[in-house]
Amino acid sequence: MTTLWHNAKIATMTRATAWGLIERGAIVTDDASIIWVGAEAECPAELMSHITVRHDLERALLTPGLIDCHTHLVYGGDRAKEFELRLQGASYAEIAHAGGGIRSTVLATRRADDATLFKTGCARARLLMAEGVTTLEIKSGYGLTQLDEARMLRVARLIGEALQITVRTTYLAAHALPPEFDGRADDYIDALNDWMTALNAESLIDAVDGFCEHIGFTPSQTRRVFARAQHIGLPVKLHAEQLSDQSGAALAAEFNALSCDHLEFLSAHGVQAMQNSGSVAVLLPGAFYFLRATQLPPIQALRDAGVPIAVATDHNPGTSPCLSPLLMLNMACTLFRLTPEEALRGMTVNAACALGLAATHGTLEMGKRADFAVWDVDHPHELAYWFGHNPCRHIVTGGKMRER
Ligand code: DI6
Ligand code: FE
Repeated sequence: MTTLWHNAKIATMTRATAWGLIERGAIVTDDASIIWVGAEAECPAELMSHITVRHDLERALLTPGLIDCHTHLVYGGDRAKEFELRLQGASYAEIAHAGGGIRSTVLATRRADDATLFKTGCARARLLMAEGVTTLEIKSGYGLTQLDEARMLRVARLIGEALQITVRTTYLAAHALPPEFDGRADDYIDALNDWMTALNAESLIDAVDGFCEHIGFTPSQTRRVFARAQHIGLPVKLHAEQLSDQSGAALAAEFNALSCDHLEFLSAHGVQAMQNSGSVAVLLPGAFYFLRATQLPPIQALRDAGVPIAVATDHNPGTSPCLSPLLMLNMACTLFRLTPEEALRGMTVNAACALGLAATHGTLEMGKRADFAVWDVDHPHELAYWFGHNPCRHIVTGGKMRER
């Protein structure tokens, strides 16, 4: 089915001009693919003669569908009590050491049945979609047994199928040490590496992640996880330098990581390693804000080095219970001083790179997937400007208009 989407302002997010902006633009899709994008007046007559469906977008703004490239969307329970403890002065690390934090969500996730994980995960994904998201990464990491990690990854795949969005799954068993392995972190790495091989054989894993931190795993343990991932052909990414400098980004860069995420404590050496490996820097203003962090990621150094910058919600119950990608665009500007265009590139083209989807997602170009968001604004910089207001009219995934 050949479809025309016209009478729109289009922010293609290609590099040609600022925002890749086309003032009076049109897009032609053939089923799930974009087959033409340009000024409406220049659409070839031959192509127009094949159009079977037309959508008049009434001067709306069209952007690529937003890509939330870092989420922990599937889990049981919540951590609102822990939020109160932190407000009374307890730190995230203290709560983790006392057995709370990630471990408490692990217990709640193990207790939740598949139907509950699916239902709550879908509800959260729908809220992201309501603000323009058409592609989503979902990490495991709250199961921490082979069975429970598998359940999380299967639920993540099912969410993608049920909601007709692109979901990329990331295996994050190296998130925290489960109680069964207390005092035996290296044995746990052996175990999770074997689960990785088994779950990969079931095609449940698109990438492998870890939490390299004083309250997580050491660089040498992380290295062993990455070595297994590399051995079985899976790309890696890393929660790096969130609370301290562990040289995690440099380690991840050795394995040509798709991305290094958080990066508040990233050193100049880490920036250089990322520049050399081409890894994307994924900034997570929600976690920065919610933890009331003060150490800013080295934004200007990343810019100067030409490291692509992405922005994501980091949705998780502990450090970023955020379901608003638009608020993250705003906070990327107010807290991290990105420009509105950098922020939107961070949730489109650069987020696609962070997921290994650059060839198919993230810009509005011929040959790419027909995933876009339709907005009631005059100019794309407004997407990072308003907060607490959602101008998303609807999304289109795989060439199909989705009702809200
Ligand atoms: N860093 C984070 O911000 C999340 N995971 C991680 O490694 C937090 C996860 C949680 O607190 O439940
Ligand atoms: Fe995270």
